[in-house]
Amino acid sequence: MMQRRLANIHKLIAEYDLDAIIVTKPENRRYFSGFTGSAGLLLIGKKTQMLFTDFRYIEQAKAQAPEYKIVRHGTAVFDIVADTAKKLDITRIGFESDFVTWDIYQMVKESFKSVELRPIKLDALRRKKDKDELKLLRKAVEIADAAFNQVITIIKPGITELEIALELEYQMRKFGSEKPAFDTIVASGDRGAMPHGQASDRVIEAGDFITMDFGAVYRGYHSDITRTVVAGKANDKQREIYNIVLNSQLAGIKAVVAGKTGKEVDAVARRIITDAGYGDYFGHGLGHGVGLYIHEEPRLSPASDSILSTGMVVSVEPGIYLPGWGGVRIEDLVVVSDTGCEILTASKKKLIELI
Ligand SMILES: [Mn+2]
Repeated sequence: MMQRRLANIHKLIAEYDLDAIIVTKPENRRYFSGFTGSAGLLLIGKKTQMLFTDFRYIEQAKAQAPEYKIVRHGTAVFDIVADTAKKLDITRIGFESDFVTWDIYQMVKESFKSVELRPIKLDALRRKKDKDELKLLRKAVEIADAAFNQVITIIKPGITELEIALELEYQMRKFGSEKPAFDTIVASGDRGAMPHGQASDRVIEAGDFITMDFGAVYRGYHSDITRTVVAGKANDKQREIYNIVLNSQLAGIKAVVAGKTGKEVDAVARRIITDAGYGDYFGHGLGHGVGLYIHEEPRLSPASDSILSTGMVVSVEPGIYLPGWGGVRIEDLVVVSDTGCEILTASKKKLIELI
């Protein structure tokens, strides 16, 4: 697996006419080496695969990144990398322009005096998930599903959003999650109108809609799920809004197939909400890629020209948010295929009334 990933890096090196690239983004460092430490950089050239890290991580790096020569550095990491590059006759180096800060760039320029630095981006190489990644993503999704099954047994009027978030995070940890994939969203009652309403001390009242958006992390891979449930019996308006969002979500999933663009899929789901008269209340994109990052390419949105292809994993998550009333969002993760997509999320989407 690592060989195939590295082959893609070498293709990029040739394409950009570089001698080597330096990988500093932690997720890319992990993807292209296996090394999960918090500090280190990869120098990948035509005949070079080196991992520079500090004293704390030498043993870990040796164990996790057998394809790499491990080099220990002190304080001036870029000086050592520059010396190495000089010895290897490396004169053109690619840098991750979407990660390196201005300050680091100044440091790098100082160290690499006779080297030409060129901006590159590596995230696109991680869009299509390989078999190993899909296994980990499936597990992350399973953990979140299991936590959802547990949390609906404790939701009742009188508990707070924070208590619901705590239960979700506790259950995910129990089922094997490393940490929450992002700050858990629990938005109840009128707070449901905030698409990203983080859990607050608001007390759940009978009849409230509760939107929960959360995810697990398993060996670096994220999951992302949203469900909206009622603490009691749903009223007509709640049923109406819920069904529009559900129909939009189902249509969005049905539209996902390799070859379509992000905006084409978004349009199918958005149309249903717009036709029902709520287009102004669905103000975000339909979905996003998920992997080592919780939000990554490709996007499903009105602006996305990304073309879906087999093996990409994306969320499908339409919503309606009505200020002063509340909101509904429903989100699954799916794997794109040539014939459509496979839904990873198993939690039921029929409206759950917790009576
Ligand atoms: Mn999401």
